[in-house]
Amino acid sequence: MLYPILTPSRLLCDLSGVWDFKLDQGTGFEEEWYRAPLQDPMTMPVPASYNDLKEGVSFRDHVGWVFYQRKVSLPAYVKTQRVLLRCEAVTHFAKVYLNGELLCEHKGGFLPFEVEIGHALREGEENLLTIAVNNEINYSTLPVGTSGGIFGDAVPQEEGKPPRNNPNFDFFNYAGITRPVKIYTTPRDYIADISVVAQVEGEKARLTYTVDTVGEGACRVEVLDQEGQLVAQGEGTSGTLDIPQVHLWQPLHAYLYEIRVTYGEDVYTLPYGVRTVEVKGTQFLINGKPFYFKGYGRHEDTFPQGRGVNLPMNVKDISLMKWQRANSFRTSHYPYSEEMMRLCDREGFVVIDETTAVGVNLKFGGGANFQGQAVATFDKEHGLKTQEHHKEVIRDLIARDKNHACVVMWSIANEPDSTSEGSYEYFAPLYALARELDPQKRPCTLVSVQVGKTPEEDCSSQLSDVICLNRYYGWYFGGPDLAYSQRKLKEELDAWRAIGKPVIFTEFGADTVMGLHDTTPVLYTEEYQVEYYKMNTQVFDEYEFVVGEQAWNFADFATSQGLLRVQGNKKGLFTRDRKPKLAAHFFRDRWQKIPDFDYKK
Ligand code: BDP
Repeated sequence: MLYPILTPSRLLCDLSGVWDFKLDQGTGFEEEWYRAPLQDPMTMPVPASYNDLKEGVSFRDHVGWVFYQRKVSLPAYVKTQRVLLRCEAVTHFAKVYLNGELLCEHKGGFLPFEVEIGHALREGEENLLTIAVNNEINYSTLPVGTSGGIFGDAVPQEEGKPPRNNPNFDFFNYAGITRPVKIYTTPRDYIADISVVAQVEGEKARLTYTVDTVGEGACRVEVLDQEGQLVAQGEGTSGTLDIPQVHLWQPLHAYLYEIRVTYGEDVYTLPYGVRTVEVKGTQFLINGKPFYFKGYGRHEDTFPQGRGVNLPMNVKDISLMKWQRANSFRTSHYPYSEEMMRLCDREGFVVIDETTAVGVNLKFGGGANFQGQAVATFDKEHGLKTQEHHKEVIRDLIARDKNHACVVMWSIANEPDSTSEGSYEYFAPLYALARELDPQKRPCTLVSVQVGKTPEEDCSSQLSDVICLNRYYGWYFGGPDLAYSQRKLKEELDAWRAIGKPVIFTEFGADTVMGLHDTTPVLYTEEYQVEYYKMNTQVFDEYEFVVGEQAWNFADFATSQGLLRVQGNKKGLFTRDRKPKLAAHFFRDRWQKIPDFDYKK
């Protein structure tokens, strides 16, 4: 799926702005709110999560539908063109109406969808655009909602009280139109999609491309370097293009070509970085050299827009990560905005790209999930019903992100139940699908939860190309006894050695309240966070097959309320407003001594 851009053949308008907004207490559809201007609307910016933008618990924790509305009109000359409305992300479920007519519905809160609207536009008049948004999560959605929630401490639902959402994950269930809504046009005969795969041999690169088109026209593909010089060109909707002296896209040293496709009247330009990725033995190779991941798990989480796209913060975050000498992050626990992915391509940041599959695990919260019983995650009758939607998400994520140089691996899920009966059967087809759909055949992984099982019992050991471990030795497990925790961590790594695959620690961390200090490093102090990280990283350094460390988390972030959450999760190396804790300096110091390549020989 192509990112919408302005080109000589395509018009683009961004509908960002302050829209009308209303919470639906249950009568919105019956009263057909989408047919006429909302009565007594509130103001609401788009894009943003709505939750923190008005006061009060009932607003922030509203469960169910909300309505967004605005008027749109387009110049008459666009009627010769295809006109599309594109939503980059609506969390979690959307119904889109134009002038009262339902144009489309979409499930899943973190990936784009689009619909043709030309036929429904009223000429010479204003058109009423309504987007109804639902934030309910349950056993069939990704992320997953369960009756107990992750900490298993949800108060039972009382009759007559408003419904509650129980996230089976540890981040606030922000909702709304969180990324831009745009209208764009294409000619009637148009470029629908582009896929490019690079092979590199010595100084030469060969790009194999496919252009999906609709209609009739001649297709030309040109490759321009960063100076705008033509370095290769071809005819036809598929073929190969040779770049005799290639500039590689390297971690932290990005180089982007422009691939300009012309099809009849339509023109589209794709930024493209040439690089290769491969897992060989216990190494992760980028451009043929063993790469070491230094970075974080993150969240798209800022105040007050919640998960709403925040371009200044994206730029600032990359700057802070570079200040720390990091080179990578994981899009925990959902696909990030297209703006962030394009930025990472430009900045040379390496990304592990994760689906929305978080909470696919009924063992959380003590496992008492179904009327107080412990039902197995993949129980055919009462277990989760996410597999079909999980396939859709993988399909849509790869369709969106397949051409990004920054994406070096797909993460199929975060901390799913990968050790229970049925887990292999659940995950094997998902890995197969990702491998089939990705034209670049990148490695696939799932991010494995700490449950004290052996590597052999975790289906990830069979299915993943790289083993990704979330481990909390010295926090949830063994904390505050760091000597004991260290022994346990080593014991576990000794067991993973036999699997013979590279290992990345995709999470490890300790909650730390900025400003809490002590001469004896006790839990929650900045000193303890540093000691915790020292112990863990010292162990990683002893194992040559550990090829990366991504701290949890880059910054403090909002969560549901719970006794272990002090106004959110405080495991950030930075506070939510991006001030460094002591551990941020610890990693800055450590990472400047660790090269991006050839750290472990
Ligand atoms: C892991 C989850 C992550 C949590 C983290 C924590 O993957 O989402 O925020 O633990 O507890 O289990 O801080």
